[in-house]
Amino acid sequence: MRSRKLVSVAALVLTTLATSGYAQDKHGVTAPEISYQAGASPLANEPMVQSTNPKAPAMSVAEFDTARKIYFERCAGCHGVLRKGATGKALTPDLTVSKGTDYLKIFIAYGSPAGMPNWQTSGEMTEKQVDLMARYIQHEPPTPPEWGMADMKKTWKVIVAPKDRPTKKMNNYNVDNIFSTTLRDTGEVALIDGDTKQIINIVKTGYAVHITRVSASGRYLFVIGRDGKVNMIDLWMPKPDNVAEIRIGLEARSVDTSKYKGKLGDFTDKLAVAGAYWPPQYVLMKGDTLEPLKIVATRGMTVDKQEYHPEPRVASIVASHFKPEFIINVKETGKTLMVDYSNIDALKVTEIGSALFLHDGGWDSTKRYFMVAANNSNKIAAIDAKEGKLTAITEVGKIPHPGRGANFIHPKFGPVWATGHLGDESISLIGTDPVKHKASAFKMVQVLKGQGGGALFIKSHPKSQHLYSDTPLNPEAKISQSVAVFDIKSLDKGYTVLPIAQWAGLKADGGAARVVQPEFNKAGDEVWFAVWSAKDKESALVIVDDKTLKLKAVIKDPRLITPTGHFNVYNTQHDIY
Ligand code: DHE
Repeated sequence: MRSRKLVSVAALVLTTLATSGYAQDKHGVTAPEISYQAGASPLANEPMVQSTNPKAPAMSVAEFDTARKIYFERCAGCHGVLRKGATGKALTPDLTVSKGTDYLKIFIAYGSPAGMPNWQTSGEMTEKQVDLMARYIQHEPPTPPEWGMADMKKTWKVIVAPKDRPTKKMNNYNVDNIFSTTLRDTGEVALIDGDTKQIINIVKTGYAVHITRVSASGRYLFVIGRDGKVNMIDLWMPKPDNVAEIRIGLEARSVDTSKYKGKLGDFTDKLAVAGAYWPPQYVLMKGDTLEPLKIVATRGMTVDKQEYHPEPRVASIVASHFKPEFIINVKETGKTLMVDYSNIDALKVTEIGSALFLHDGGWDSTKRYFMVAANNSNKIAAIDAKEGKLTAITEVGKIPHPGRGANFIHPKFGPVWATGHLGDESISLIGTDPVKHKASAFKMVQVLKGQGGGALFIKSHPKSQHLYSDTPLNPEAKISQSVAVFDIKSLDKGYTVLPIAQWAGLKADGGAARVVQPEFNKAGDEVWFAVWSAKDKESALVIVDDKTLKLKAVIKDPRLITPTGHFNVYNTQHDIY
């Protein structure tokens, strides 16, 4: 009886939402895609300042703590740490108390057409937890602590001082062809010799480690964990390992290092930069020791309504080749910051407004235009690093997710940059040559049909005739466990499917075996994929011969736990993709 009542109220709420203009069409966005964006935040374990709302329903301290943990593990990714809204709606007491517990419970249990997952009916939350969360979001949001210079300094460790490091390469590895593979759930990276396919070392890094970037010289790796920990690894050591580390915030995703060398000086390997989700800030550090030098907050006005946002998270960061600048993309304000690091005591920042929800992106083939996905706005913004301005905003498919994207020469439109999408099967090709192909520059010149939604990464290489697109978050195992490959010379012919997970030959124990992130070796003749299963299941790396599209090698090792992203030193150093 009770559940029938809930269902009919749910139907009413959902219909109201769908007709109120509040719902946006997210057809094709699946629960795994939504929960990908709503990934766990490491803030769950931080002590927080808390005040309660007297108008909100009562909660015991224990209930509140449980709900807070669930919120940071499940909800903060979309609704924001302070619940002021990000890709999800704002959930502050001024909005939630008047809705009441019953209404909120239905919303949480059944989800919404606007993209809210159906937490209870999907089995991810119990009825009791849903009730807890409905009451919790009517209280004032607890505020995690700030993280300033003193906190950073306390976590900063120089493990091997620059004077004690090798003066030349002390190993026989072909350093350019080393891969740094994220071992997401163990908080490590695996350094793998791209020539011999042997594991060189497993290096301890931050919690739920995210990406690796490479210094301009190619000697140092910079790895960032979701807990804001940056690790610096020296590839010249007899066995490459950590030489410095620091925590730049309580939650983070991005890191890079200075790459400019030219008339204005040689800044290669001089500085590092990392961006935090919480507190919303970026930090400039010394490139050889990670000593924190300057912290800059990103709190400010949004690009559209020009309203204050208290937690604009730092998303992708790249180093310009044209100027001594870092290009820092701020998600919730929709702004790209060109941070001139030539004199950090008189920091000059050019602020370029583009579109809300800036996330990931990469250079065009000339490294002049940074193509950044405004994911929940369904747009790609092209930022001109030479002129320091917004060149264009291109409408693409639903929730673009390029990683760094893929560059290749289109038979008709010349140089193009490609992105796949989380929310639909399309692959958008955008012209990037305003000189010889002016008519197609920064326009979506062609849309390819890929295997399905849930695409995360796309890749090509100047020496390759192929374009690879993964779909790890597609709900169909056949699609999430394989990749689509297009022949660049005959894009209209459609794609070939490579059954990467099947080639891995994993133990038949039901691992998810999601195929993630194509990455080329230095020579551009092999493509590496991670076959990503849960922590307690077997995973692998699969290597494909780019010419023949045949299986070349499988790397399996009990230490390869939850491999996701992998970064070839040379290609990452030189931004080749
Ligand atoms: Fe990522 C890049 C944020 C979930 C693998 N991810 C990025 C970047 C950002 C980001 C801002 C760009 C960094 C840059 O270029 O400076 N990622 C987020 C999230 O907020 C999100 C959606 C949820 C979360 O809780 O973190 C998220 N990311 C994931 C995953 O679940 C993935 C698939 C597996 C994993 O390892 O966690 C994942 N993200 C990656 C990878 C890159 C990345 C491999 C780098 C791509 C590249 O080619 O450079």
